[in-house]
Parts: sequence; structure tokens; C-alpha cells
Amino acid sequence: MYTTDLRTAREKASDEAKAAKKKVVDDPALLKAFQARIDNDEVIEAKDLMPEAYRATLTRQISQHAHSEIVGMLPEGNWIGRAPTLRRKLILLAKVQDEAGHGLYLYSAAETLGTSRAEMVDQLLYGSAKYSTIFNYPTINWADIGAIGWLVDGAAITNQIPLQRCSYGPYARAMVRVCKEESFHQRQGYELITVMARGSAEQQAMAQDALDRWWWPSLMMFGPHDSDSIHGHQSAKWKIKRFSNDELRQRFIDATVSQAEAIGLRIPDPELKWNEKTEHYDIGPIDWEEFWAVVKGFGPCNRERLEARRRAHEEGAWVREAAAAYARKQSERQAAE
Ligand code: BYC
Repeated sequence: MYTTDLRTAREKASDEAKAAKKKVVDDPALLKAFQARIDNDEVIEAKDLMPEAYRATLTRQISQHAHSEIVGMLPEGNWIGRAPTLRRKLILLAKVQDEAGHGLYLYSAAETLGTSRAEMVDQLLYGSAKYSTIFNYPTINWADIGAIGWLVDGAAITNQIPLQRCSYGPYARAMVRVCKEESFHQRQGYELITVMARGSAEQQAMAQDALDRWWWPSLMMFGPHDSDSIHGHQSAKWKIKRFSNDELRQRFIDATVSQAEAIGLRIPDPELKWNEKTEHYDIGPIDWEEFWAVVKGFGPCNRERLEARRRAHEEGAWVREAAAAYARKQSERQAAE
């Protein structure tokens, strides 16, 4: 019953968005009126008129974000069965379930723009949709679970807090709950890595090794430098992005360096230096060749991640068919009443 109601609400929102889409005329007067609404800090809702490019940018970003949450369950899921204690296992299970929930809110938010979840999932599994580069790196030991919470969720929350004020209402609202949960994720990761950094020499070495491997990929999560960002300028104009890629990356670096120092870990960057003038840390060069290779599908785990998602999707076909049959039966029953 619950499932049926949710499907109907989502489908309705999607139909309304499709109807609104047909009304959009990208003539200069409409574009000007739309920009005036944005400049006035009005929230744009699914049924509102919007430029096609605004709809496309949001659909791209939100669906990529949803895919990242779902693919992001894999590296951590890899350790659920091997968590060292019951307490750690419970925390990790809860966290991975939260990521599944984030994916679902985000697919729902994206659907309000007129593309169905099935289409978006197809684009990920059999097309060229992207997801965050960070999830194409392997989790080779337990300290990686701490590093993911501390650095990956830390970077994610730095990026997502401003998205709570994004101009598109459904995305902004989804971000509120996501940010609350990400904040717990970041804290549990930092607590885990702190325990290891203060543990035996072997545990300390594992914590340092995890930081060494996850630091640079975490900085890459914020996307290319502003000078190379394709969508950044327009997304800022539309108030989808409130801060640029470089601004958010800098914010993350400034917050994280002192967290590493506090637990005796060393950031793996010989050029890292506090800049008195700017009052920010300067860093060494990011390896953009590595970033673009991972974006294009050539990271250490790209193939493995997509194979795992395709397998799960194909093995779950019977569940989707059963849910659809149940929904059909329910609506036929309701129509007959
Ligand atoms: N990875 O013009 P730009 C999580 C692409 S999950 C892959 O600056 P934009 C979690 C970009 O798409 C959190 N691709 O783009 C889950 C574009 O290519 P296309 C994930 C990237 O959109 C489980 C091109 O490079 N967070 O927290 O203005 C466990 C040029 O970039 C990446 C989000 O998704 C990348 N890192 O800015 C634990 C946040 N960076 O699309 C934790 C929402 C860039 O033209 N997304 N590209 O082919 C955003 O805020 C923005 O989309 C980005 C990029 C800042 C990522």
C-alpha cells in the first residue's frame, strides 16, 4: 500500500513536470523573468516554468548525486562482514543504509524534473551517466572506513551544506536531511580514525596509509579548478551552486588540516603551507590527469563498481516486476470501487 502511494505521488509529480516542460518557451522575455526570480532568491518548484538548460543541468547534477550515493554504498559495504566489533558493524550498517536513503530522496527530487528513475538508472548502468570519482578507489583495509567517513563524507558535507539553499526547492529540501545524516557519518569516521591513530604502531601506520591514499581523491571530489569548470559559471548564476569548486575545496582543506594535526597524522603534501596573506592553506598541484582518467572510466574500480550495480539491478528485476504488478492490481481495485 505504502509503495503504491509513493509510486503514484512520484509519477504524478513527474507528469506535472512533463506538462510544465511542454509550456516552456525559451524566449528572451521568459528567460529574463526567470533570472529575475532567481536574483530575488525565489525558490523554483517543479511545476514552475524554467529554461530547458536549467532543467537539464539540475537533472544531470541531481541524478549524478543520486548515482554517487548508490555506488558509494559498495566500497563501505565491502567491510560490513569484516567490521572488527559489533558496535562498528552496527554503525557501518546504519551508515550504508543512510546512503541508500539519500539515493532515493535524490532520485525522487530529480524525477520532479520530468525524467523517470528507471531512465536515470539506465543511463548509469548502460549509458554514460557519471557518479563521483571517489567511489572508484578500493577500500583495502579497515582504516579506509574511517578515512571515508572523515574525508569523503567531510568533503560531501562541505559541498552539500550550501546546496540546502539551492534555487530548486525539491533538491534543497532533500539536502536538509542528507546533511544531518552526513554530519553523523563524518563524526563516526573521524572517531574511528582517531582511535586507530592513537592505537598501536601498526594501527597508526594503517591510519596514515589510509590518509595518504584518500587525501588527493577527496580533493578531486570538488571537481576541476574553476577555470576548467564547464557548468560552474551558469550554475552560480542560477544559484544552483552557491560557491565554486575551488572555494569549497579550500574550505575543506582549511578545516581538515587541523583535524589531522590533532590526531598526529600528516597530510601527504610536501607543499602544504599556511599562507599568512590569504589566511588559507596553499597546497601542491592536484593530479588532474588522474581525475579525468577516473571520470572517463579508467579508475582502479570503475569496471568493478558498474558490474556490481548491473548485477544487482538485473537480479532485482523480479522485485520491480512484483511491485509493479501489485501497484497495477491496487489501482484496478480502487477504480472498481
Ligand atoms: N566526479 O563543470 P563542472 C556521498 C564532472 S556522495 C565525477 O565543475 P559541476 C557519499 C562534471 O559532472 C556525494 N565527475 O561540474 C556517498 C562535469 O561533467 P559533465 C556526491 C565530476 O556539476 C556514499 C565535468 O566534470 N556529491 O556523499 O558544475 C558514501 C566538469 O565539472 C566530478 C555530489 O554529487 C567528480 N568528482 O560541478 C559516502 C554533489 N567533478 O556532467 C559519501 C552534487 C566534476 O558535464 N554535485 N565532474 O559530463 C555537485 O556539487 C557538482 O556536480 C560538482 C561538479 C561540484 C561535483
